[in-house]
Amino acid sequence: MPAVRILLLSDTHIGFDSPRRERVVRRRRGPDFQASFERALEPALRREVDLVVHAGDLFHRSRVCARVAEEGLGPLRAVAERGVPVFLLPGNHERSRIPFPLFAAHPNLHVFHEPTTFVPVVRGVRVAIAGLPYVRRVGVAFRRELWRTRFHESPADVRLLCLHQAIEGARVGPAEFTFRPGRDVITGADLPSAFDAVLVGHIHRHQVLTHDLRRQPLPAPVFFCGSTERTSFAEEPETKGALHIEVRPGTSPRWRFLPLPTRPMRTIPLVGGPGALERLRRALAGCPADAVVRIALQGAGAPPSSAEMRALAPSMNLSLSFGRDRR
Ligand SMILES: [Mn+2]
Repeated sequence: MPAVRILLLSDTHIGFDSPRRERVVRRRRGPDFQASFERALEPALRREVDLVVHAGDLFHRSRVCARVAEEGLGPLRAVAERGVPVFLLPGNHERSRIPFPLFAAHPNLHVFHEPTTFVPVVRGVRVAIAGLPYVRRVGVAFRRELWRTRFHESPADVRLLCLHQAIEGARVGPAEFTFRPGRDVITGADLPSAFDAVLVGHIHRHQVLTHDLRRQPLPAPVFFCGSTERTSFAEEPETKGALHIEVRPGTSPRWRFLPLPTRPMRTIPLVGGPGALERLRRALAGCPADAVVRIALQGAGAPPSSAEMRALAPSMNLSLSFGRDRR
């Protein structure tokens, strides 16, 4: 049997820094998020994969205007229109439901409005794709919600489980925070052995888990593709991208990370008070022209005004953080 080729992306956060009305005219990051999302889908538009899974947080907010809804759902519809089925899971940023569901109306675009299992046949292979929208207190609810997908009822050659949750052993942030079993975390031991691969959003750092924290092997690899753009400075050193996963019935999956070009992030310290603007100008001269910059204010002196700082580097995004570098 041929391998099933899957494009996994998640956490595109469409609508991030994309206000309906601009109170301040400055460079916005919304277009970066849109560009990364659309770039991540290119292998599907070229029909290099058999199906696409978006594992949640398509949108940054649960309430979006029609323009943002179309910016998120339009590109997925375009992939569906090319004949590549798309499976979309609502995340926590969507409050577990996709806004403007009519914008998702396409026979090839499947939304996990509730725990369910879709069984498309691709290249002659029956693929059961079980998924559940983001659930709170998943540490308690997981078994019950998983059962609601009825994943065990459909005969299939390949079985995938799609989630938007934290899973034991996942790591995030500069301090390597590690998710441990608890109220909001799925434990490795709770993952059933029925699946060939577990495809997960929510954790913004790309990683693949094969063992739990007790070093017990997981029944299937757990794939986090990570976000397609950096939503916070906790993601500063991370490479962003999507995952190409191949599952041949009866064998272990193979995968390849598909990196995306994203704008560089920089944190620069700045001592406030007299001369701060000139010190900032010199520091920004050492940053790439399109950098997303966090200015970590130090000492008791005042920072320059926002307008003064923006005028120094109109092609960058600048934000101020107070106190010592918080990391
Ligand atoms: Mn997210």
